[in-house]
Amino acid sequence: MVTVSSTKPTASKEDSRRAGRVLRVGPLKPSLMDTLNSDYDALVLPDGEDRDDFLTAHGDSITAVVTSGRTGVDAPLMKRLPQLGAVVHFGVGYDTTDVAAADERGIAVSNTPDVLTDCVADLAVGLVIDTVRGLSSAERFVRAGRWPAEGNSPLTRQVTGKRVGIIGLGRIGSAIAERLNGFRCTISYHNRNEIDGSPYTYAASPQVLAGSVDVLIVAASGGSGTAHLVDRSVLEALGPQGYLINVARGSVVDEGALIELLAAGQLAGAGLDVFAHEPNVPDALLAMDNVVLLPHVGSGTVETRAAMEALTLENLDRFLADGTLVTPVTR
Ligand code: 8YV
Repeated sequence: MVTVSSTKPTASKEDSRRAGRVLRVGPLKPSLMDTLNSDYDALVLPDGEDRDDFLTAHGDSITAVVTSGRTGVDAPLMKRLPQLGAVVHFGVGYDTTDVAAADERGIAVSNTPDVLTDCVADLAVGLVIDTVRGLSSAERFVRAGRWPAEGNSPLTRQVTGKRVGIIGLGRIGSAIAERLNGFRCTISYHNRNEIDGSPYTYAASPQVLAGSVDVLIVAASGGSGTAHLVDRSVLEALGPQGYLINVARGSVVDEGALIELLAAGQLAGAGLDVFAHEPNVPDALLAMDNVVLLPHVGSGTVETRAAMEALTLENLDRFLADGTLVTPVTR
């Protein structure tokens, strides 16, 4: 027997997705913001007092958000967007988005993996060389006119053959290891789980890893699961001859402990592309000559940012077309 529903058909999820609006949350690459405006007629989430009125007026119509790891979408914002189906991130990191809340609400989340791996790994190796060989410091020495006045700048350390530990041997961590093989470095790593068949030595904890290397590189994802994974005890294990390099997220390292140990000579130096409270860099770090400080530029090349932009739009287009994502991090 065929039963015919007597209820009036409701608009399908597909219809509402297509009819819905795209919302930009936070600043993005200027050309991406332009495209979202011109080709998608995207709304822009205002900051401050206007936000509540904006969400009351438009919250119901939003089906997709485009954002970055810098801003993200938290659970309270998701609540104000009841039709939201996807959070599309520009960038590989999405630690500012509440993925558990998104899962609960059936909201899919995407990022832009792979396309930035090479540039971030290149930058990490650049930071290792700069920090260990003191390139930035030596350059400051020349510019300050100290060479003729003082003679040679101080000796530094050799990079080739160093023992390097990588926290987070994922795509980026592996690409860093691959590059450092060329410098005949001995590579070991710490991950939540040992990687079957990895050519590198596994350390069961960040402390054990730090205690066995000259250079510790942080390449793990950010978020609550890795907050202060590199704490004071890890930095103490790295020791006065050890260098810390961070290209991941500032949240992974206890920045206060890092500063104290550097100031006390309990670490040899640090190379940092990320900080706890970007774009603010603590004055104590600015005053140190044995640290290299970069303004979160790991993926910041013309080529890579263009590839990230293209993949962000591919994810958005795919979601608007069929409700799926090209590079989902969930579902
Ligand atoms: C970007 C990054 O600078 O991809 C990431 O997670 O940290 C960087 O590549 C950032 O996402 C752009 O906002």
